[in-house]
Amino acid sequence: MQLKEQLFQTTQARFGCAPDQCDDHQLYEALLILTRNMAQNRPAPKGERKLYYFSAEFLMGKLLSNNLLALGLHDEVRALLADLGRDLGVIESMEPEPSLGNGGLGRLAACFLDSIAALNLPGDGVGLNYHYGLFRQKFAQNRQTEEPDPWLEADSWLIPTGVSFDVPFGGFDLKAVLYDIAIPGAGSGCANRLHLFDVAQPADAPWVGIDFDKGDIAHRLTSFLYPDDSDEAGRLLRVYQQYFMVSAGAQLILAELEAKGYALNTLADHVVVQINDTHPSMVIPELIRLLTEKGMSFDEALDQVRRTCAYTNHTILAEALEKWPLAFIQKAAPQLVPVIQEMDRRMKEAHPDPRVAILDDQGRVHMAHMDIHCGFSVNGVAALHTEILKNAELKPFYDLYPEKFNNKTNGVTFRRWLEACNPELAALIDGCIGPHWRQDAKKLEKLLEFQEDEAVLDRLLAVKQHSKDQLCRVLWARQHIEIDPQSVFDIQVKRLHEYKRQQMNALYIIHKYLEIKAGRLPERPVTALFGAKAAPAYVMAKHIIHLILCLQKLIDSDPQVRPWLRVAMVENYNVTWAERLIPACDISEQISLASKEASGTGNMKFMANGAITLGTLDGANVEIAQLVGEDSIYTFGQHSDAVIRMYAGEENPAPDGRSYRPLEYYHRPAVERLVDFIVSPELLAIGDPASLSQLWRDMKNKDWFMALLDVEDYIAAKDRAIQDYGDRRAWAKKMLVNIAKSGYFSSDRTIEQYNEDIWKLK
Ligand code: 26Q
Repeated sequence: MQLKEQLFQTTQARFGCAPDQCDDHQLYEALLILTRNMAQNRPAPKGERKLYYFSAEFLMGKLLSNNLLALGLHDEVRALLADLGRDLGVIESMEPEPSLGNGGLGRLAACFLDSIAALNLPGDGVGLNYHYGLFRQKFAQNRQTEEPDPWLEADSWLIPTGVSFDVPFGGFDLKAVLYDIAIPGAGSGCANRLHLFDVAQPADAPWVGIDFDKGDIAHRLTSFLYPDDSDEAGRLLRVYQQYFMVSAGAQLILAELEAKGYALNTLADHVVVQINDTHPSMVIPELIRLLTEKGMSFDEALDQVRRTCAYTNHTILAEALEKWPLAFIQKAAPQLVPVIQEMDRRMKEAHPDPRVAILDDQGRVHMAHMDIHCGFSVNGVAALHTEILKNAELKPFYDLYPEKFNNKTNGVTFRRWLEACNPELAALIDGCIGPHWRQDAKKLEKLLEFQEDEAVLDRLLAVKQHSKDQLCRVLWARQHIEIDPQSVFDIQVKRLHEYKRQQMNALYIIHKYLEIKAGRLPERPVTALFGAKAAPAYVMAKHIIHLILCLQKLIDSDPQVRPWLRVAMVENYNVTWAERLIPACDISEQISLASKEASGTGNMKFMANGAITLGTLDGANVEIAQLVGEDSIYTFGQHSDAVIRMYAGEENPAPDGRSYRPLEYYHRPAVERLVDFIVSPELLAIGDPASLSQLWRDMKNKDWFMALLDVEDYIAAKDRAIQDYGDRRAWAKKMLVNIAKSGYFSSDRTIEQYNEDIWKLK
């Protein structure tokens, strides 16, 4: 049947009217239903072995546009709507964004599902159906406030499956009901599934106060996604969530194995489980428990599971490594305790070193240690990160199991992060090198032939300007922020965390402000754009947001500074905002303290859209620098090995054990006036004195992530970039080199490597 006919039938059945009588939301719903059904009807990729990608987060973003592209319907639907006098962009904007992730890790999982399906590999995601995603951020009185973020409407991408599993908790059972989201592969003809488990009778209002009454758990277990730095109160609930997800997921795996007629003792031949950080780590003891319950010996079960499970590490921040008190597990899932104790006993017998113990002397379970002992693969997410894992963070494990360690540098799906979000750039690329880069992003390298082609370079600049103009319109429409489209767009968007050093960017803004006030005007106007959510309980992160919003206000009301420098923080930064901001970026801020950002993936998206990175040699920035060469990136700051030595206190340690003394840097005249401006009369008149002075004190006395160490070098590098921006052709050439070299960061490449080295699906 023709698409036009199908749309007609869908709107008739659903709303009793023809498409041209529908409002925008009704048309969106009709297209959702059509697309969902088409994706659902696609067969799964074939194979003897199947991947289950377990993750507490899948930050999918809006799906309509992406699914239309994957199904090859995008152009047809756009034309069909145009015939009706409607705009696909407007219809797409009706979709609520499912924010079922915090940031990088969750978005990576979504990019991976896209690539796994596009490569036609049998691989499903397993996660939870949170009813409220990450909170919705609002700004009031220059502060972040949080509101619940419902994303489920009457029609959604969820497909009820009729499948459910009983999950046994301490003292009660809960039914885990399975919903699927179909993941069509671009150009593959097949579709995988994202399996999201839910409680049978979810509460329909957000949770106020956390209670561990079993009735509450029964209704609220899937209420909301935890922000990545949550308070103590929710930690036990987090264990309930994790166990619910992995128990249901493990039961699904064994049910599918049996349905295919495979014996349990062939699990490792037919199944591979990728554990996305430690949040799903309890899948290991749960699989062992289920297998032994079905009659397998502990030895055999452990052996099967060890050959089935693989673990990805996403962080070296010690405070982010999960260590659950055994008492929590005893309460939530007591049946796992003897399994964990037996694993621990065996591992201690083989390796008595307390640094590699699963259970420590304070009765805590080190989830990562369990994964490494009881899985066959451990991978980091960028070359530098994996080296740090091997040589520092996880060295005792690397000494035991060198063969398990491997690197898989992250990637992003170019279908969303170039084709869909920047169609103008995609068309320009097509015009230069043809469309084959869309299947194989490495082919973007052919763009290097156009480095001296002035017509192409000028078109590239024109496309960038177009995206900047569009962003200006959106900023005005959504937030009534007016910025100069001719200014340099300098963008830092990512979760707010001290190690990512948004506070150092704020110091640069203060520097520029003071220069302008002193009559030293910059070479050209600059707009500093931010987007960042702070975990609600993360006090310092909230102070930093407050500082940035106060700077925004200060500059907005200063006619001397405004024409040269603007600050704009977008409210509720999410995937949809990213799709607007990234194409419009000139300078991509990737300024984490070297060694702390495992990889970063925003850096890759910006690069592919022709932004130039201003960054430290951290995470995947190192690989970006190697690929583009020093003329097409601005790097600065201390290197990771020096930073690691300073944390270890190897040179002249201070009382806190570090050898870094922020006061020494603070007292440099060029630095002191920037830091002190945080508590200047100008800012105190706008902001909350308690918040600003707490930040000021912390920055000069603690500065845990060493912003003052790098700030001078940062200012110099950024000023250099802003100066270089003036030579438009030379800048365009840097842009072209970045786009041309970005193909390495396609998640298709990453997934091919996972498959080659770990999953072995074909
Ligand atoms: C843990 C316990 C309790 C509650 C929440 C959490 C929690 C939730 C989310 C801990 C960590 C996260 C998210 C981590 C994350 O996003 N890491 C990022 O992963 C990206 C993909 O590999 C990397 O590019 C980033 O460098 C890394 O920071």
